[in-house]
Amino acid sequence: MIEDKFKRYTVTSALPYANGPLHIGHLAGAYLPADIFVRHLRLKRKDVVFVCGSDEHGAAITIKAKKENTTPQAIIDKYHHQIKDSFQDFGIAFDIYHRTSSPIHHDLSKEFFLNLYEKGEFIEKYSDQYFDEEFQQFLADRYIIGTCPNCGNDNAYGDQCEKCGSTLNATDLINPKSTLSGNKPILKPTKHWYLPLDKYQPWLEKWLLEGKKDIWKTNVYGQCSSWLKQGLQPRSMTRDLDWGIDVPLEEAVGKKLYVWLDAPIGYISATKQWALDNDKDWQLYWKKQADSADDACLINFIGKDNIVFHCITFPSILNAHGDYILPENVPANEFLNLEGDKLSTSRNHAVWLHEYLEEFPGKQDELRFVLASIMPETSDSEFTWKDYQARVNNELVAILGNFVNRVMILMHKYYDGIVMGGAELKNEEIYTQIGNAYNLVGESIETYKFRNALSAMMDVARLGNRYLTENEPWKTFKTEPEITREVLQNCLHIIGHLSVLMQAFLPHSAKKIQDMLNLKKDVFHYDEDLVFEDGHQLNLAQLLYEKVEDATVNYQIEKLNVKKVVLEEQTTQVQAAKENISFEQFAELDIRTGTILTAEKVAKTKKLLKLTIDTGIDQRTVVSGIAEFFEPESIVGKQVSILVNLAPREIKGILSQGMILMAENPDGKLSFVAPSAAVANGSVIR
Ligand code: B3M
Ligand code: ZN
Repeated sequence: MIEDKFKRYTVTSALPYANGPLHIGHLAGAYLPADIFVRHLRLKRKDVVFVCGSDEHGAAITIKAKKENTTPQAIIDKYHHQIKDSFQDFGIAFDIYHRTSSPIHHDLSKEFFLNLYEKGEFIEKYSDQYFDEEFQQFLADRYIIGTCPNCGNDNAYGDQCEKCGSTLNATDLINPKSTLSGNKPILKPTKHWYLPLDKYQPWLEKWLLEGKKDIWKTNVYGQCSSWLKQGLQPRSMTRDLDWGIDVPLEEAVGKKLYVWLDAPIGYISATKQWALDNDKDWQLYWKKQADSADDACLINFIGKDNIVFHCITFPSILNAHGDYILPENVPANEFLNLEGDKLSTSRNHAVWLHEYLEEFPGKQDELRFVLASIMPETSDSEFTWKDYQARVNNELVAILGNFVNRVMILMHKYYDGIVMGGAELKNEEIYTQIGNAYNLVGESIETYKFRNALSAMMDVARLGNRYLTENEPWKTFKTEPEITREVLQNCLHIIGHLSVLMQAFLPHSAKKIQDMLNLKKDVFHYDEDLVFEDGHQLNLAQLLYEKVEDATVNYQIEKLNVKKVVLEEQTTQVQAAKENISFEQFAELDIRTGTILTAEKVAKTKKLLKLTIDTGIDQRTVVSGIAEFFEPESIVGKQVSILVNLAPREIKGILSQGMILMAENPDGKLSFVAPSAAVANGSVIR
């Protein structure tokens, strides 16, 4: 339970790499829970700053730029804006969405480095690192591929094998290759600045192992204690790279800060920028105060792959600096899977947020609801479209939406939407149950049990639905007008409280309800009384949620399957690159243009055609395995490329002299490689 002793809260969500769009796994992991948490604190009138931004450094960015044949700057500009928009569209209510390429962030990161440097915290050490001689560059781990020593995968990276999941050092790889030149890299000594995590181990054991034992989530605490049990090693805080923040030392020209040093400092620089823009004092949210009772409460929301950096490295840096508060909690989530498979950006197995919004406009809360219900809080969980449909239809539509809609319609039908008489809730039992729901929602959110919190909120909708159904105001309207009005107005109170309780989870629908109720502005804190004045006029009902049809989810499932098939073909069938050859070896191939003069099937074969080719030099016979794709008569007169100095060989009793060049699609389909305009037969191809 978060202690009310804190006066201020600093809440962060992991800074996404600006190298691709966001998907539902991101949202469920580090952003939706943080947003619910922050909205809840604001409903409690707490002083809270909620920061995030794009992580724009590191090999994640340069590799993406290389892949897309563009610059790192172009990549971060493109994705920063796209990511920022997606967050905004889904109602993730950051106070600022900043970026680590900003000067304020570069300055602060250098300041942190220098602070530790001047205190003599870093170990300075030379080590051998892979270097690409052709490109005259040291190679980041991700720029080296080779064979995994554990499982034999030929495409393991210098830091990790994605096949068997093991963590590697680049020097562990068998047959390492630079992804820049394809050459074998050489080892060369280079100097770096290491954070002595081994030296901090005793402090971490006390602060974390002792101090956070029954406070942190078990999945987080467990990972940390196993790291600490293995024993920590110094970790280099600098890199030989050409993209990132310069190491602020004269002797380190050309070197950059390690991305995991600067990225978490991004939380602080974002807060600084927010404070500048809003006339606030950022130090109140990050620095230790003269009286520690005034310290802010720092909470970092992340995914489980970032635990070590947030629980071990970053706190060690903050502690070594000395002026900063440490995280009170790091409520990391596990992973979300999709339709029985891992979410994967590279395999395009994802539900992308920007695509969802295009296909389901205005249905942000439906996705927020489903993701909050299946949030991977303590173990991995799974999103399926059928489950999405079931949850939206059975809960949002059938319970919440239905309840609100029935009450609003009846109030308009019977009373023209006018509330009369006593303004307060007149049912003890409902009153108590709503009170309990407030407590349960609050307690659950503050202990990071978002699924419980959501279901406690939904229990209020269930309560309302049941109360309405049991009292049947449509039957009593004529006979017992007093009771009918009371029942419906009690329902209005339930809806009002729902709109407050919902705000953290379903802000868009909460807003719609509050518009329908026509409540006076700024009534939306937990502690405000919900009062309808005598004669209060309700606005017309709006539909909150629509039923999700089978066709809609079937289409989405189909879409994922199609993507998978296409990608599998590409990955399994594109052949690996061959060994390099010299120019001389290439020049030995005598490739010419020629024209097909005759074509006929080779008897008793399925695949072979016997062709006569005018090569410009002569007319010759070539046997070619293309019969499955071309009718003989359709290719007569066609210009082709032919390797004329291939040694003649006998195929099915016919002497074949040369070979026609064909391009083979991943699906096996063949097409001719021909000049793009007619040229004389015998022209040399080179
Ligand atoms: N950008 C890694 C990630 O997106 C990294 C998080 C930084 S948080 C300071 O998983
Ligand atoms: Zn492996």
